[in-house]
Amino acid sequence: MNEKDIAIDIDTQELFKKAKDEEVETTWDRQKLMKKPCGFGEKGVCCKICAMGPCRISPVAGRGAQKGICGATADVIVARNFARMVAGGAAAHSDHGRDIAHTLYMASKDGNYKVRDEEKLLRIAKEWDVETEDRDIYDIAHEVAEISLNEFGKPFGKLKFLDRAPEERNKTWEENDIKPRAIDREIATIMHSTHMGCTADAESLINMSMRTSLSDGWGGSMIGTELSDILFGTPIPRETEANLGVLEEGKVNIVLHGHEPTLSEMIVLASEDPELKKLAEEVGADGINLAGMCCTANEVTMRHGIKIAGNFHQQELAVLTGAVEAVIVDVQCIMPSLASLSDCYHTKFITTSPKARITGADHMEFDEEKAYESAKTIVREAIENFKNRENEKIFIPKGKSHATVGYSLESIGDQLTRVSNSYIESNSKFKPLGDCILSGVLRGAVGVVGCNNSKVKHDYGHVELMKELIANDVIVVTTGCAAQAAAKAGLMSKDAKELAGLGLKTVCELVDIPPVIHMGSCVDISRILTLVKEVSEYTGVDMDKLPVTGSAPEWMSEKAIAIGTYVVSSGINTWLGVTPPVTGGPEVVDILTNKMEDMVGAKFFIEEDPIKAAKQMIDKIEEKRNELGI
Ligand code: MSK
Repeated sequence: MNEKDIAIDIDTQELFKKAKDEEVETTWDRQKLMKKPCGFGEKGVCCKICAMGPCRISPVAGRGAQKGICGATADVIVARNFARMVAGGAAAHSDHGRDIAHTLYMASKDGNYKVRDEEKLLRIAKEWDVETEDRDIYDIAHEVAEISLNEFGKPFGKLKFLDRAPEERNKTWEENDIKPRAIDREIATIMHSTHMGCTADAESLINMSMRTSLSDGWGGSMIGTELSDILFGTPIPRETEANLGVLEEGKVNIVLHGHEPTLSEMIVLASEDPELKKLAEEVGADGINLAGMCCTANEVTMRHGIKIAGNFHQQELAVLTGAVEAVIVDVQCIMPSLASLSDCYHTKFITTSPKARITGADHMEFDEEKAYESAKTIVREAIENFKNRENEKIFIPKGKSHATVGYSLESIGDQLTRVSNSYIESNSKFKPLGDCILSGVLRGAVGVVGCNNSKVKHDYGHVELMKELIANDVIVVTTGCAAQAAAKAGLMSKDAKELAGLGLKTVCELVDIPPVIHMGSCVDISRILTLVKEVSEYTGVDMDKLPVTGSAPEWMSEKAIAIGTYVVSSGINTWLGVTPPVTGGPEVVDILTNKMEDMVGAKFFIEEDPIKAAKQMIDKIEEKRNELGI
């Protein structure tokens, strides 16, 4: 495998080559060893739900097993597997949201965690009928946290944030019986219904998947985003840099990797502690350099401007630089290979969450009750490791790009109102955006999100897709590892407007934004949902009528399947660049790529070629524009 075959950026290529020279294994080597994927697994027709099997359905009609031992058809097996992926993804994101709610519940005036955005807290309190008059802000915070926690397991009613969605959307959900009740309940219901001997009907299983995914998008993830903003501040535009070139040879380099800001926010604070700065000097370093990886990178860059070391497929490469004292992780998207890889260098691989312990890692459990002290202990461990560097192994690539990040819904609204006060009479800060879409200055908008996947050349899917869209006056909003791909490729720099079509370029100049807008981490796709809902309300049409689409060109995790399903269920057509394991079930394929449109006004599209996908999205956007008569 040649380094040019695996990635589009030079930093990644150079470190891949270093791995080869040093005979160190990376994800690309393991993928090669895996050879061709299992055909049954790839098509989703392998069933391990009971112990009579594993059963697998022959792809050739009339030859081999056409049903599982219990009689489950290929479609039932595929749909059950799909539903369990949605449940897994929703559980991960929503449990993140739950942890943030617990953190808000423990916030206090004198504690480690404080309320940083009182305005947002009061707004949500009002939305949820929480009394705010003459009350201490922390009493209000605790009540909002408690209500959030009840959203996970309340016995009656529907999720509160569903009321944010347009009325028409709520009606569609009601008609299809996919309005989620409580978050944990929906996940448990899928696990129950996919147990041996329960639901054996593909359409019901996809229906349940839609309801569960919505409990993530308009539930757990939305709680995660909103409560994180209350605790750590609502993001505003900031300048940053991205790619492995942000590591600094003379400094103690600490890579923060994972998802939940509860840990990373404390590490940021601890790294500024005078005692630890002095310790860094004493060990001979020029200071402490924090850099983010995956979604933690998004969280800390949009609130502090901390630089982005890379996305999912670069986590091993950070260690390979030989210049990282510690990779500190919490939950999700952490390659277990970091444990053995770190043994080849001086890097300490530090796990902190009881939910993600990894054999071979140094486990230093993060104690939220003593968060600051706990974070200091972890940072101290990294600093003391500086002396163990092996200088002959150090190589930091030079590549890094400038990016403007941190566009929360609120900051997009503020940015838009800077150029036009016409919003006052309409009472919508999103009127300028809606007007640009209605007039055709912007043809539409696409959310590009998701991971890296070794089936796709690293970042190629994200970057090519985004370039093609912006060149055609389609504004791109992005989160997760897709956002980091954009940042590294320079598409989040304001200079990238030169790559945009004339309409988008003019908007970028007037509003002072890049053509690709950073909206945060994976849970922050809830920000994208709310943005689409705002434009929907301003234009007076439901979300499925708008010229907007979603896309995950390099997705790999169950979370991405949950996200794709709630985005489609919210009325937004979604393109997947990696084929999900459903092709063994023709009825399931038909529901996902066809019938869902009749139910919720949107469906999935599968297209592995990002340029073709962009063209299909642009055609769909134009079709929506024609239907709206704009
Ligand atoms: S981190 S879920 S690899 S986007 Fe959110 Fe990146 Fe995908 Fe993890």
